[in-house]
Amino acid sequence: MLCVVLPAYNEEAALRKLLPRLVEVVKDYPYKIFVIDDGSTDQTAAVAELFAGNCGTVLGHKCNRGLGEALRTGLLAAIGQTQYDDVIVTLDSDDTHPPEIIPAMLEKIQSGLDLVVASRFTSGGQEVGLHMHRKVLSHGAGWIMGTFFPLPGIRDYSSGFRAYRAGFLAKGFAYYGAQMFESSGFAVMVELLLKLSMFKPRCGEVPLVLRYDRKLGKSKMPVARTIVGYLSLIVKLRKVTPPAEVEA
Ligand SMILES: Nc1nc2c(ncn2[C@@H]2O[C@H](COP(=O)(O)OP(=O)(O)O)[C@@H](O)[C@H]2O)c(=O)[nH]1
Ligand SMILES: [Mg+2]
Repeated sequence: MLCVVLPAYNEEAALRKLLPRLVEVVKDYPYKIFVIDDGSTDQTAAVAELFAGNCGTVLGHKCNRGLGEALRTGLLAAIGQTQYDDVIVTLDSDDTHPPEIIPAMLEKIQSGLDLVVASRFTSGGQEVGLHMHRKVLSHGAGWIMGTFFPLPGIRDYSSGFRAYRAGFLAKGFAYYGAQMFESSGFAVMVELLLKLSMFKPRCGEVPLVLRYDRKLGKSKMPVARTIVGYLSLIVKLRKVTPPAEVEA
């Protein structure tokens, strides 16, 4: 079983283009798609209902609660539908993440990895159409997180396009509970990775060509808040001791 989780906030136009491509890629697997419509003011929910197919479910928050809460809703729903060796994939709904690389990510999980990142910084990866300040931010996040929290196999710490072995993700949520996402804003993607890293996952990357030139609307990332979020993660998580079962 493959479960795909798409956090979406006002992504009506992008989902119209992305979902048919995604369904084409996943239709040969037993799959489910969860679109988390987080209080969108456009037709995100209606478009998702229409294009996510029979195996799609739209989960909604009445008001906008942010990326962390949307991910929590989506990932817990996906964990509830999967067994240990199933795969849960997250990707952006803004049509900049090519779903065509999902089979390569699945292959890596099936070969024994727990977590696979679609990475802009591995050989073959690229960022197309991204402003310089955003390139500096994503490279900087990768460099600084890699310095403080080296995770063998990972260079791209902030990519939202990832595949997880479902049982591994479930173990993380069982341990952290409501504390899994304590950051606000987009730092939650890095927080999730760093918290899961305490369980010493087998990690890898596949190349991601980020197609930011396809982005229709504006980025929802609040850059300054994200930088503050990254820095406070470094301060907070350096003091955290790994779960006892890992230390033993
Ligand atoms: N559910 C939910 N999704 C959000 C929220 N903010 C952003 N997103 C989604 O998170 C993903 C990342 O946002 P995006 O604008 O693509 O950021 P960027 O690609 O880093 O510039 C997209 O799929 C957004 O629709 C939010 O408040 N709630
Ligand atoms: Mg995006």
